[in-house]
Amino acid sequence: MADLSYEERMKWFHEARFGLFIHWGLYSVLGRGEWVMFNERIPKAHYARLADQFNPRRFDADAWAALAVEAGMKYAVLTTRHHDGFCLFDSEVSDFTAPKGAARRDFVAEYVQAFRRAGLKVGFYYSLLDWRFPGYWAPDKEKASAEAMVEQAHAQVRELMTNYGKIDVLWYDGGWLPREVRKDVAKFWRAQELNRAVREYQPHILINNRSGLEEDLDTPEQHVTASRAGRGWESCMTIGDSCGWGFIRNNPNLKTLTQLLQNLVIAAAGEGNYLLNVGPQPDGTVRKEEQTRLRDMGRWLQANGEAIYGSQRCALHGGMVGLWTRKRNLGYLHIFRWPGYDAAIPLVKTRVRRAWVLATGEEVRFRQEHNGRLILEALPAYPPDSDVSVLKVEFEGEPEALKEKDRAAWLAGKAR
Ligand code: FHN
Repeated sequence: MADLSYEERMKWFHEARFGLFIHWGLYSVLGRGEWVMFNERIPKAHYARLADQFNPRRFDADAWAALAVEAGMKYAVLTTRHHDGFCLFDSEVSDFTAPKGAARRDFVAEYVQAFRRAGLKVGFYYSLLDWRFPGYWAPDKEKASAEAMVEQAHAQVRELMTNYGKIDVLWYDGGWLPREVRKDVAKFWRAQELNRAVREYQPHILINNRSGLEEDLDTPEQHVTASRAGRGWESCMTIGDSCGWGFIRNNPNLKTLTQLLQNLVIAAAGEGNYLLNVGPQPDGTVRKEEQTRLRDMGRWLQANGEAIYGSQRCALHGGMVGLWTRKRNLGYLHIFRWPGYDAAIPLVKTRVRRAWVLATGEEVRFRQEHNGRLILEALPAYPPDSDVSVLKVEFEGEPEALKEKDRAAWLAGKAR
């Protein structure tokens, strides 16, 4: 396959905008998050015995895929192996795997097949570090162990890239080393060599920025911060507390639907994606509260997805009202704080042809003042959507903002 350009490889990702992150593994048995082995300093042999209990008979990858589709998600990233070293896939270089444990199943294979059947792109999360190696904690003192851990990473990434067909995203994590032994991460993991091999196996793949190299995607975590224009990025976030990517039995602080939708809009407004995480229970099912939020987001996207999927940055200001996305000469104003009467958007240079509520088609009156203020008039007292309402505005060309050469001009009702 001729080398694909970055833009060609990124095309589906920009169209997708919304993905499902899934943190699931042995740690879900304990229900205290994916860091439980380290947080509670559970000895390796003691923790390994959990593999004899991990037999999620209700695991159904098609149900996960159906939930992602209902949520309006277009891809997923599954933890194939987290920091605890337990693999959800079959590996020739480790006995600490689901196929060799009580489950006797290759959950990664089932995930790939089900998500492809559902028309979704598939991504693999892979933790480079493995807490079980003393060489992770003291790489200079335990050189052989550190080298064995790096070799395991190379071998298992090769298995993941060659045993499961076409993979769309390789989501590295755990590239860092303990604070006391800060090293050149890319050099320690031999990341250039590793990623060169990955791209040989999977020429179209997107690789994130967590193997010590920039690669294709920035990955702001638990916040939504846009990268520079032209650079792919994806905000990853938990639905509940930031400490709980893996299943937490009682996770009281779940984000509201409004917060989740606003995060999705903020990501789209910056031409980035939102990778929203669920932490399935030990039996493989997703908690009802998480399912509800995902399905509610899907309902919003059914009515407003045109403003999100494949959208681009927009030069216009949103004021305190909200944020814009754009598609060619169409602007989408996502209103977070419904004004209930007129909404004023400053410094609009481009003439408006039409404005209407995206979800209902209801026309919205407007006027444009000489100093670039676009006034959306006589808006309904109550927002069309209780969380985020979207106005679609057709402009005579790509919407541009007026430049304020004279910063005080607006005082006199001018914008020059
Ligand atoms: O330590 C991991 C954590 O468990 C989780 O996987 C997140 C997800 O991006 N990444 C690391 C923390 O930055």
